[in-house]
Amino acid sequence: MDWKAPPDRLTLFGSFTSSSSFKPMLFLTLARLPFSFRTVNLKNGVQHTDEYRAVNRYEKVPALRHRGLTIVQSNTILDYLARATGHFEPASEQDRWHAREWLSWEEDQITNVAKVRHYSRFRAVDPAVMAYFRPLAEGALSFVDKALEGRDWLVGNACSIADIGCWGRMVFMAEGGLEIADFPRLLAWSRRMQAMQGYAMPYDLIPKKDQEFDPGQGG
Ligand SMILES: N[C@@H](CCC(=O)N[C@@H](CS)C(=O)NCC(=O)O)C(=O)O
Repeated sequence: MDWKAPPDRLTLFGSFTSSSSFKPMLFLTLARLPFSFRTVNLKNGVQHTDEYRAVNRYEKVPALRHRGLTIVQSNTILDYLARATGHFEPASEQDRWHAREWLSWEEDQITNVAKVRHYSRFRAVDPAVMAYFRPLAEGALSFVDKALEGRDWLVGNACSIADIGCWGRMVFMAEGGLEIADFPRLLAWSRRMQAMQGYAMPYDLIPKKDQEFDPGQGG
């Protein structure tokens, strides 16, 4: 594994089936920033190797390396990227806190959507477990749907890390049998995001192999 990259270049470690990896990947792509992608094959257990544990002690994707720093946890990475690059950072201080509040909430609640998808796609669980998590997932989706009443974005008047973080973790909801059409405002919001230049769905966006992204040079 060659995980080296020049220190000034953003280097993202992730996996193509991972909604947590999609979040920073989407940020970087929408912002049209150059970066190196390093794949961590979760199926082969690469996340549990000594080499990767030295990057992310939680043995999960994603992780970001930049300017000698290592940042893990997808929402901390979004926070870092917004501060370091200025992209998707709300204009007012109040809105900047509001965006981070959404990220904290999503880690509590939209995680239930990711769990329902995970148990549907990767690991069969007792139906009672699914019966517990499905209403929590639907409750989280419904909360976002209501929050979008009369507005285009979760915070302020533009797409921010709040939108990227929340949408990014729920993006695979259909794989968990959660119908986006049941949440009309959420559906319209996801379409707004999908209409942004550079947007792609995770299986089209996240490569299965290490890759360099250089949008300025047609990459
Ligand atoms: N709270 C973490 C969750 C990260 C996470 O659960 N990553 C999953 C993929 S979406 C993973 O690496 N799973 C591998 C494993 O558990 O072995 C974040 O937001 O970054």
